[in-house]
Amino acid sequence: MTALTEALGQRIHADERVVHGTCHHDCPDSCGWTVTVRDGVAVKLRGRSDHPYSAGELCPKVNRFLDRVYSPDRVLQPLRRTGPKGAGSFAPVSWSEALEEIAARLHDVIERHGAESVLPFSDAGNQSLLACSGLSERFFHHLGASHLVRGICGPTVGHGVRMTNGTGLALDPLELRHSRLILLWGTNTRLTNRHLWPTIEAARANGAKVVVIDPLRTITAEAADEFVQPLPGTDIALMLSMMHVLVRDGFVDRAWVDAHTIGFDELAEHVRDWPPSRAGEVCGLEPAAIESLAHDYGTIRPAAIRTLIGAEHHENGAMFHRTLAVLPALVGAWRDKGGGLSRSVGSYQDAVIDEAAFDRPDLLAGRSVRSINMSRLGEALIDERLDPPVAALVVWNANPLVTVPNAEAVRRGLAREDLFTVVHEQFLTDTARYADVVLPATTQMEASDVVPAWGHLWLGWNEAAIEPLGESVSNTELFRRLAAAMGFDEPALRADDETLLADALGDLVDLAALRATGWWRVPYPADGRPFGDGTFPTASGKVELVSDVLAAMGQPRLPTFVPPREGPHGDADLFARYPLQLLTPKHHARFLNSSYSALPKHGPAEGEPFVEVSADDAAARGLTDGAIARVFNDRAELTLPVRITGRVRPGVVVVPWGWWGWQHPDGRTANALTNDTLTDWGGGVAYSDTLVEVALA
Ligand SMILES: Nc1nc2c(c(=O)[nH]1)N[C@H]1C(S)=C(S)[C@@H](COP(=O)(O)OP(=O)(O)OC[C@H]3O[C@@H](n4cnc5c(=O)[nH]c(N)nc54)[C@H](O)[C@@H]3O)O[C@H]1N2
Ligand SMILES: Nc1nc2c(c(=O)[nH]1)N[C@H]1C(S)=C(S)[C@@H](COP(=O)(O)OP(=O)(O)OC[C@H]3O[C@@H](n4cnc5c(=O)[nH]c(N)nc54)[C@H](O)[C@@H]3O)O[C@H]1N2
Ligand code: SF4
Ligand SMILES: [Mo]
Repeated sequence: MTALTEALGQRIHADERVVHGTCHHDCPDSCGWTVTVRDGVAVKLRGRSDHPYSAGELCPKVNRFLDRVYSPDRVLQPLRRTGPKGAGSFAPVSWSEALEEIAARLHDVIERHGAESVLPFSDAGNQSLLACSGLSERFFHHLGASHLVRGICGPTVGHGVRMTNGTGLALDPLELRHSRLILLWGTNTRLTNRHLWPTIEAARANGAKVVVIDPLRTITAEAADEFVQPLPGTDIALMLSMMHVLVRDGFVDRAWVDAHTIGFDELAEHVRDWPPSRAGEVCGLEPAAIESLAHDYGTIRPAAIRTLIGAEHHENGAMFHRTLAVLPALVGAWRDKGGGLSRSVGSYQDAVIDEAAFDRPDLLAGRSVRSINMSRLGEALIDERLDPPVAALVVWNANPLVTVPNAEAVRRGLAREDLFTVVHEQFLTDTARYADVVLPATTQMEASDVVPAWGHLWLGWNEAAIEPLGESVSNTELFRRLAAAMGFDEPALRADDETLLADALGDLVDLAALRATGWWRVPYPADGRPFGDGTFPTASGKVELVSDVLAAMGQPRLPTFVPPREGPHGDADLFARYPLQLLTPKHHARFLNSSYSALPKHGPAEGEPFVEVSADDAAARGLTDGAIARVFNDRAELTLPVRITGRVRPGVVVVPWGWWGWQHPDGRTANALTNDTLTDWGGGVAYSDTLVEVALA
């Protein structure tokens, strides 16, 4: 022991090492971490202090990630169902027994109904490249299984923005440091994207004004300079009215608009119909608040709009983002450093990743397979007209019974005795409890991988810190084993992790540097302005204020407010029966989607599920704080304690989301109530257009 370590009081252990990694969660921040491993056991986890984005901080979920890794509830060996579906009774079996059963059942299903009767189901439970994309698509392509449309998170935003700008590429959020006006529009930065907040505060210290536009008074709204609270699903009317004011009061940057957009005159005519008085009615806002927001947006530069995912989950979710992308063009915001629209930067990362090298669409061998949207899992499982039926379901990286809307339909489907379900999981989630076979999955501590980020520009390296616990395997190893058990001798299904990464990244990414440093920054325009020269990759080369592409899709060619059917301006009969708009947001600092609520130091620390109601709506229904209420619509009913808060405005109620069935009084979670209508385009889902009624239980 040296004098120095003695002085610091550190003990040097015989077998202690420090391993650097990157968080795998479906979270924009992709933080760098450092694990101390002693005798093969991870004993300490900290944020990696030199990480260029997260700078040493993790979050209240992942600070206790070791509790998750070493939880006594981890699934550490294959399990076979021994009781009724959903009861959660299982007996351990060996990997070879489990694989034998799976192969036999899949072959049988394929023989009887064809390969499309097999449905893969995954999301971004681990968004690392191998874990998310590694071998799974190859396996299901080779099989000829149904294709899962993975649209529950993000694509709608990208497809919306693309209709205006020709691309989903947008402003690096770290450029917000240079902004003087920041509109946080439908994003709860302090909760969902916490490592961006220091950048917002830095801009503020330079005099920036921060405005939050959200139907809920979130913790981000609490910290803003101004808060605008429209009714859910109505923002397009607000945007059109802002445009009305920009045109009316001469705030349009005509030089930029004439040079870099098409369709301005048509748009100007179109938005004449949207004075603040009209939008105020639709959105439930004071016209003066709209005037003031539009004046700020027309006069303060650089002006940045920051959005993430939350606002896409409406029937008009793609149109929301198509319309939002028009605003920066009107004021010429893209010419300023720190101006424009900031969203996911995943597209910059996608540009250096060869997805086809992972997916190998050639393995379909010319077959065309049907597509099933993940958000309609319930329908896919219970629709008797579906030909072929879904007869086998393979789930990994996801907990659909909690996370997919219209969840009771999912439950009815999972309960089908004739459905063969395999779930690869770390825990016995609500979904896993319905499996015929559960297979044990590693955590991020146990498998090396590359982690893409959608909130910053650094790809991260994750070095495995410990050996896989028990008999758990990574997602790529799962598919290697499944392929072997099925008797597939296609070499592409046996590729090792190194080869997969080299094939998908090798051309454009310096893998050695990524591994040595722990991160590698993907290319982004040097002066910080994604469209500094005013050219856009649309057919016209300009920002398309009118869009022929949309017209060809049967959508309005101009930004247009189409009220959601399940909302106050939609189906009047439905609204008469269920007059409250339900939001089911991410709300808890210790939850990451449904991933932590069942852990003893995460779930209980967040209390219990509840329904949040405004004082007006509570009074009208005789509800008092703490009373037990029924929250219901045609899909389901939940029994929950009432919280009367100032976070929601009259007409809106909230059931926070992320809890598991057994944590809800009646076993049903927030998504039992939610709408599974797909978004206008982009393949997303409108779970935030859900109408309910609340009554004393
Ligand atoms: N702590 C924590 N962090 C997370 C997650 C988590 O579960 N917990 N999940 C991660 C994931 S998967 C994602 S996709 C991101 C999402 O990150 P965000 O998009 O920032 O978060 P959301 O809570 O989905 O939605 C943001 C806000 O949109 C608002 N919203 C809903 N409808 C409307 C509308 O019509 N108009 C407007 N203006 N706003 C609307 C909601 O009230 C919510 O406050 O967060 C990630 N980070
Ligand atoms: N009502 C409502 N519904 C929503 C949302 C909402 O805000 N409200 N948010 C939506 C959004 S934005 C998203 S992204 C989805 C999230 O939906 P999901 O991705 O289904 O959400 P998670 O709860 O994170 O489930 C991921 C699961 O993957 C498992 N897992 C983690 N790592 C690995 C691994 O390496 N291998 C395997 N095999 N499994 C692993 C975890 O244990 C966890 O159970 O939910 C959507 N649904
Ligand atoms: S969940 Fe998000 S904020 Fe938390 S450590 Fe992971 S990447 Fe960072
Ligand atoms: Mo998400």
